[in-house]
Amino acid sequence: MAKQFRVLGVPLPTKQLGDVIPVPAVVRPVTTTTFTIVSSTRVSTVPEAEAVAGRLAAGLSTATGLPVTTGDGGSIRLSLDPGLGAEAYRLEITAGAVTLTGGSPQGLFWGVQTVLQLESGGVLPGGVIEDRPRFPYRGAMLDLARHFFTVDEIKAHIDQLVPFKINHLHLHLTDDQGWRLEIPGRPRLTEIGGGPGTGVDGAGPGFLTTAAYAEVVAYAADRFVGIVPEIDMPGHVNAAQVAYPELTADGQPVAPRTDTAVGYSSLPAGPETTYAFVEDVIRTVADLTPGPYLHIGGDECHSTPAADYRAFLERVLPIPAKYGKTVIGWHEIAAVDLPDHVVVQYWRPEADDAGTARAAAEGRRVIMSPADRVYLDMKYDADTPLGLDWAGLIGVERAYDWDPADRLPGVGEESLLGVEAPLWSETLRSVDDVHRMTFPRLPAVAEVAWSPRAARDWPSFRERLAAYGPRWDAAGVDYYRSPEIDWR
Ligand code: TNX
Repeated sequence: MAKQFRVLGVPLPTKQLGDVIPVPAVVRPVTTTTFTIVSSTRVSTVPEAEAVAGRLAAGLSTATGLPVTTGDGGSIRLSLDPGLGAEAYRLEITAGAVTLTGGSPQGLFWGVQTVLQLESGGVLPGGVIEDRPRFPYRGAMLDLARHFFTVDEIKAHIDQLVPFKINHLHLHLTDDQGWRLEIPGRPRLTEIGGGPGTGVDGAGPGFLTTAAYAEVVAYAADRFVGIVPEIDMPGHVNAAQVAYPELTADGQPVAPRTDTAVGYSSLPAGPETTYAFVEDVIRTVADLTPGPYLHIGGDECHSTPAADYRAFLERVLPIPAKYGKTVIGWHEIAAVDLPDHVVVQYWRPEADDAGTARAAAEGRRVIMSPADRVYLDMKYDADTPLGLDWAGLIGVERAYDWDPADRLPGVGEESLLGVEAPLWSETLRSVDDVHRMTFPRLPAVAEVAWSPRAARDWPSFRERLAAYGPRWDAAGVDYYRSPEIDWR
């Protein structure tokens, strides 16, 4: 039990009502009030939110060591009010009750994350929080192609993303060094592309069967996280071409590659075999994925002639819509005429991009992932053993202190679908490596994506982040103890 301080007989919580990452939109503390969890505390709920209530009860039990359960007549009450907006919630904490109202079960679930962050020593600080996200898309990306991560490792990663209200996990499933998702009609993709010796330096073999992928999708969905699968094309396809030489320009076999060069491989834009392959893969991935998005890559096609790149994308961009999916592509795709509804993901460090600006002007939405701010594979500082530095060094303040609506000329607030922090895995070998590069920068990006711009403040974030350290310690999460933060 944490130490309790008392002033004039009132127990002071170790947390203030605003001590949450990402910081909520509206915080109205009542500093004279706290709610104390006791052994008879129960969580009551409406039937639609039973699973969410169960998670809150389990989370509070684990945190306090008290047997918090769900049940009628509880002093913690969950309900729904669709008028709030799907991802919004309202939390009221008085001495006698905690009332959490969500716009949907998802909004309630984000409210649960707030309650779990606020709990300290069995005490919740009094007052009212009214919260909703700035952007609907708040993403993290994990590269399974350069190094494969198992179902359990992906689940462990999702567990650590959820407290920060991240609602999309983009999986980069294919690249030159490996192919990580089983496509039943094309078994060699994973037999060879996921087999021994694949990944950077041959150190990251493995693949997800369709059943394993479904397990990841279901686990994420239970936590209101959508999986965004990426099949990178027409470049980054050496692993596919090793497995099926018919996918090369001359039909000749190519050698497997485990180095980190980019831009040398390309599906040929002329042959029908290319499009039969692409359609097969997209149909399969769409069938396996309940969420709305399918990412088709499109980046770094340095060996694809511009006319071929255009011809390829003109054929391929309409395919996902046939299977009910909205296309996301890296912003290079904005060099061609895009169908409606295609989402452009900006990733370069440069200060402007004509294609992305044009796509935004034409009403398409943009996901911001500028490499010099949110690439979690960049080193924190010159001494960071893992990671790359081509987009610069990215400390915690650098990941925090920018705004997505100011990042690219012509791409303002209304054009943004959201923000995503990619983690490329060329230098990573374990889930500890993943966590060390992700934390504590991902919470900074999550706050950029969720919180109102006016509510963000580096000194406050730094304090709140320091207070989070003990939670990662307790959970065994290998985060980087950045010297920018006064860790507890
Ligand atoms: C660029 S970002 C890439 C990846 C690399 C990454 C390394 C993007 C769309 N392409 O292929 O893994 O840099 O930081």
